[in-house]
Amino acid sequence: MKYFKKMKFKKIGSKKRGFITALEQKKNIPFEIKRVYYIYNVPSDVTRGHHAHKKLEQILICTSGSVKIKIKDGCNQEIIELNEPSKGLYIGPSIWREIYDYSENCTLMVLASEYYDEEDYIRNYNNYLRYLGG
Ligand code: T46
Repeated sequence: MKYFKKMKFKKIGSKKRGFITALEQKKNIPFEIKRVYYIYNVPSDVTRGHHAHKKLEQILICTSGSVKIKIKDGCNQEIIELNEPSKGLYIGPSIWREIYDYSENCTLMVLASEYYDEEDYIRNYNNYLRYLGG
C-alpha cells in the first residue's frame, strides 16, 4: 500500500459498556508492526512532523482528543482531522506530513512498519521535492 488513506476500525461494544477497537498486523493493519510510539502533552501552538519517510509505513490513531495532519505529496495537499480512537490515517513512503492543533488531552498513537532509523527521514522540504523528482 502506498500514499495515504483514511482508515476506520471496528468499534466493538455499546454506549452502555464502552468500546474496544482491536488492531492486528496483516489483518486490519496492512504491515508487520515493528514499533509503536505515542505523542502527547503537545502545546496547541506547536507543529510537529515537517518530514517525509523513504520507506516507512505508519498508521496514526488519535486515542484521545483530536489533532490535524497536513499531508503533501509534492503536488497536492490535504488536511485530515483525527478525533476518534476508531479512526486512523495510513501514511506510506514519500508523503510529507505536518501535525498540529493537538488538543489538550491528545494522545497520538503511531504504529510503524520499521524500527526507528533517522536515515529514513527527509527533514528538509526542498530535499523532499528533489527526492520526488528522482
Ligand atoms: C512521524 C510523526 C507522526 C526516537 O528516538 N524513536 C522514535 O521511534 C521516534 C518516533 C522518535 N525518536 C526521537 C527522534 C527525535 O530525537 O524522538 C525525537 C523527536 O522525533 P521527531 O522530531 O521526528 O518527532 P515528530 O513528532 O516530528 O515525528 C514523529 C515521527 O518521528 C515521525 O516518523 O511520522 O511523529
